[in-house]
Order: sequence, then C-alpha cells, then structure tokens
Amino acid sequence: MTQPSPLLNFDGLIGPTHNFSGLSPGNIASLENKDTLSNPKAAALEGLEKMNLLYQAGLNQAVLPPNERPHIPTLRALGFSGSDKSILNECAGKYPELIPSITSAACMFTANSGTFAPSADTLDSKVHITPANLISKLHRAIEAPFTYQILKKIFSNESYFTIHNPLPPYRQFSDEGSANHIRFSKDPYLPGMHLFVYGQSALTPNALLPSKFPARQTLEASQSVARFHKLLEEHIIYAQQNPRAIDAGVFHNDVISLGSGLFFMYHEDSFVSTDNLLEQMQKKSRGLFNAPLVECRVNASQVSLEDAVATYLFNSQIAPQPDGNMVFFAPKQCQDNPNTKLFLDSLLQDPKVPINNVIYINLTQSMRNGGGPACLRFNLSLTPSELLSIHQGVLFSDIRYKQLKEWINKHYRDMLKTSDLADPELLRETHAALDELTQILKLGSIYSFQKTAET
Ligand code: SUG
Repeated sequence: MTQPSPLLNFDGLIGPTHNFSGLSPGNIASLENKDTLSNPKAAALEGLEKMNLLYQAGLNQAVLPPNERPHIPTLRALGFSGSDKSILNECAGKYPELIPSITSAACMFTANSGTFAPSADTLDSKVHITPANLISKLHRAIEAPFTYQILKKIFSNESYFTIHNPLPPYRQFSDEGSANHIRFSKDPYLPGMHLFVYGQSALTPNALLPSKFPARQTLEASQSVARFHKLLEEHIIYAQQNPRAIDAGVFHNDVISLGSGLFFMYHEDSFVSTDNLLEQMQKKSRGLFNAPLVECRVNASQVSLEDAVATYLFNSQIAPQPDGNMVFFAPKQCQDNPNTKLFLDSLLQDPKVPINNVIYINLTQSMRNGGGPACLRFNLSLTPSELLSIHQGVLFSDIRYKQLKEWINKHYRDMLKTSDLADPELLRETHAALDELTQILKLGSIYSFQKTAET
C-alpha cells in the first residue's frame, strides 16, 4: 500500500469576471494583454482541468472559492450607498477608473493568498497561516479580508491551525505570500528549511533596487511572517531578488526559482549573489537534513531571463510521487519555446534530477494575466489528522470535478471586454453563480451579498 500524500494542494477557482485590465505594472503579460477580450469560461475550465490532473497524479487537491466581484463592499467603504446595483452604476458613472480593480478575478492566483508553515516546523506544533496583505496593487489588496475569512472557515480547528491577521497595510510590510517563499524538507513530517525571498528592504534601503518595475515583497514583511509562524531562526534563510530580474518582469520569486523536497531549480540570475546564497543553503541543508540540496542551476545561456518570463518555466508545479520521483507540470508555452523544451528534455535525462515526467498544461487564459501553474496554487504539508479536520467540502473528487464543470458551463460567459465590467447583468450573474458554488462546496453564506437582503 502506498503512503497517503501529506501534501494538500489548493487551487483558486477562476471567477466569472476573469478579464485583462492591465492592472499590474511589472507583470509583462498583464500589461501586454490590457483590454483584450477574455474568456472566463475557458479560463475556469483550464484551471479545473489542472486541478483534475494533479488529483489524478495522487495529490490531495482542494478548491479555493473566488472572491466576490465586482467588490461592492470596497465601494461602500468609499462612501457609495444604496443597493449593490445602484452603487455599481454610480461608480461606473462617477469613478469608472475604479471598476477594473473591484472586478478583477486575480484572487485566482492563490500562491499570493498567504504563507504557510506546517506543524513540524513551528514552536507550538500548530500549522500557521498568514494571509498576504497584497498592498502593492489595489485590485489585489482588497482580497485580504476575504482570504482571511475563508481560510478561517476552512482551517477552523484552532487546536491545529492558527490563522494570523494580514500584516499592517503599509508599504514597508508589503507581503505577497507564498509566491516568495519555498520550504525544503527531507521528510515532510520533519522540520524544514524556509527560504524567504524579498525584493527590497524598506526600513534599511540600499542601492540594489530595480529601476523600471516595483519590488513587491519587503524583507520586513517576510521577517514578520516568520515571527508569527514561530519558526526557528536557524531554519530560515532570507534572500534578495536580483533587481535585474525584477526589471525583466520577474515580479515574484516563483517566476524564477522553484523547489520541492530537497530539489531546487533556479536561474543563475534569480538572486543578488546567487553563489553565496547557494553556499549558505547547502550548509544549512547539510546541518538540518544531513543531506545536500539537489541543485539544478539554469544558466542564461540555456534559458534567458526573457525566455523564463515568456514561458513561466520556473512557475511549473512539482507533484512529488510516493516512490521519490517527481512529476513536473509545465505551462505549454515551455513546449513551444525551443530553449525551454530543450532544457526540459535534458532534465529528464539527468540522473541527479528526481523528475521523471514532464506534463505540459494549457493555461492560456491565466498566463495572459501573468499566472502559470504555480501561481494558481498554494500547498502545505498536513498530517492525516490535520487533513481530516479541515472543511471537507472544498476537497476535490471525481464528483466535485463533474459538479464544478457543470457549474462553470452553466454560469460563465465565454467573452468579456473590459467595457462589460460595470454591466449590472454581470453582477447578477456572478451573484447567482457564487451563491450556487457555496452550496456545492458546502460553505454556507460567505459572501456579503448573501448577507444583505437587497442587491
Ligand atoms: O498580481 N496578475 C497577477 C499575477 C500573479 C501571479 N502570481 C504569482 N507569480 N504567484 C499579479 O500581477 C493581472 C490582472 C490584470 O491585469 O487584469 C494580475 O493581477
């Protein structure tokens, strides 16, 4: 009998307002696709197929429901009042620039929903979760309260889980969640090593800053998360992203390095002083695990920063297998680009690398907003009793797959322009869709429109 997988993988269900509004300077795909036509139905089905592939590969798969969009509570907090529909109309007339931000479906990128520490790593032996404040972009910052609320609902057993508040909403504590964090471990149930990657240190500014695009994560935010999670100092490494990589479009570390178990794949230009960092990490790995990391260094001569950003090679997702091998889920753009295809073919031939299968997946719609396979998920190692104590309605199964597919086909549009975003009919449709979703996932009333009488 094979061991149950300790890894729980949550993918964000892509919401009915998925669109391309160009809201993320520094994210090249977001800017390039601004105001092009989106297909929310295709987006959600692509995301669902990805979940099914991971489920079939033996992972414990779960679904994170989308935020409600358009986000009327943000407009109420800005002084608009009346019914949801009249508020949307008034905002569209008086403040149309705000509509894309309150309608964005970017919460699908759940790698940014928070940072996670398994109970094996924390001083009080509880799982710790800190939702990200995402303050560097308005359309993402408004995700934080719902993320907190839904994580509290799913991980409600306080004897196992502690959900912290997002960090204070100041630039100095800008936090983008697990997209800038990698946990390495030899055995998922034993303490791991945490790599926290930041773009800038806000309180001790230095000369090493990107010149073109913003650095989103701060060192001070990462340090605060590590404190909340009660991690031991000797299990942590902080590393600064290479400003040149940020300027090339690497707005999160998961666009340029990835890790699983003791395997670490990184681009030579990922970090400031990549060589020193690797030396430090190897030393720590030997001390903690009595084993070195399996390093897979990718040189610019093999894959340029531009190719890495265009294909999202490093945003591939790894599914560890019970026999110690790994399946590598890469965006299909990596198959179409000769440099990344050559690299992945060579990876399969390398006896040091535990990857024995590469599966290319189609996430065209998500990729057009700058999100690949790893952006769409967060994962964490749970013990069997922790896994049993989470809200079971969000767990993926053959039945859930079928229900969600029918639900998407019933409710989603197959075409959306940015000029459709203030359409009151879209508001009505998303409310109907999300209301039904909460029933499928057995979540009760989680959305504000389910709590107010008039919409
Ligand atoms: O925050 N895109 C997201 C992409 C996040 C990817 N996540 C990780 N790398 N983990 C972002 O930039 C685009 C929205 C728009 O332009 O309409 C957007 O928000």
